[in-house]
Amino acid sequence: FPSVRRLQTGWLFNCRIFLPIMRTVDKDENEILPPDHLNGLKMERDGHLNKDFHQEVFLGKDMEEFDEDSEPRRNRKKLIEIFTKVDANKDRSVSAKEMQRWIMEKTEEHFLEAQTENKNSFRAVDPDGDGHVTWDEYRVKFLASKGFNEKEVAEKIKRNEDLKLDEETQEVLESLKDRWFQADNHPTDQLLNEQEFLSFLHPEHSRGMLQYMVKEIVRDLDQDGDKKLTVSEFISLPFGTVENQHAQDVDDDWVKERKKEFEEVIDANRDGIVTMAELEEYMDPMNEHNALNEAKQMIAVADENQNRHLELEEILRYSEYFTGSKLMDYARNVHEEF
Ligand SMILES: [Ca+2]
Ligand SMILES: [Ca+2]
Ligand SMILES: [Ca+2]
Ligand SMILES: [Ca+2]
Repeated sequence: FPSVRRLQTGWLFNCRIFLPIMRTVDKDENEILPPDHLNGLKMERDGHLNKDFHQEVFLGKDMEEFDEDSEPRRNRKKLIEIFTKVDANKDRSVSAKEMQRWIMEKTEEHFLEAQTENKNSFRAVDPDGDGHVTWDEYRVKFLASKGFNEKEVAEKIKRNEDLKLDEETQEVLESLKDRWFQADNHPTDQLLNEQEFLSFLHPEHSRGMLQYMVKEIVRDLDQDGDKKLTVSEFISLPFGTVENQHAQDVDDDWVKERKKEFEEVIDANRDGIVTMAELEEYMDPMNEHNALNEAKQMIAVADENQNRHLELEEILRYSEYFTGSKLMDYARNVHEEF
């Protein structure tokens, strides 16, 4: 699906702009579809890298507060507050250990948030409130969310009639069904309770689902079918011609970043091959080793005086990297004023 891939690549590069809007939409509807993007996870489910990962693990649920329109003065204050909290021993500088602990805390926060949201989503698919949802019930809700008439679909499913779905919807439904059965723990009764529904929507915190997600990603990227990824499989571009120079530039960056991530992070034993186990380690949000690496990486980005710690000045100067919102001009103005 070249056009889909192309769109998604574009979406990733534009997501900074659209993110606040998308989040609001997510919140208003009771999301019953597993999201492609999962907060605090290094990779999207479609195999794209999560560009906002470091912000998500640095800000946790405070992410929404740093949107494009929020007041720089307020953002600055907020960022100083965060810095003070990350600096656990209050020596006015943030060490890799302190940052690692912070990342783990924020990851936990995303998980708790997912749990809370899941309560609403589950209520939406389980209107009679008996605590269980069958695949058929879910299928009806899913099709209703796609604009089908809920009553009609329910009737047809009851009578075992052909739903006459288009190919795309049929494909989505099949992959959802696989995932549904994967989320159904023993005893496998094809009913999901709230907990199982959570791992259906958020596979990142269940070991079995995480493995399943990794399998799906490898299946999509693996070209020779050996269930491992080479760097060329990992960076291979979507089919289709490059329409213009801008798209070409985007693709070049895309390739460069993926190559770097493959070689320096995902391929842990550096043998040029990414196994499912390596990808699973990389994707596991609760992996402390990953959190420490991420912490070191984040510090390195802003550590201008090269002392392997972050001072408040450094974090304010690199506020765009940490929060997605620019404070630099504001900081400079303050300096000039005094
Ligand atoms: Ca400290
Ligand atoms: Ca392969
Ligand atoms: Ca390897
Ligand atoms: Ca420093």
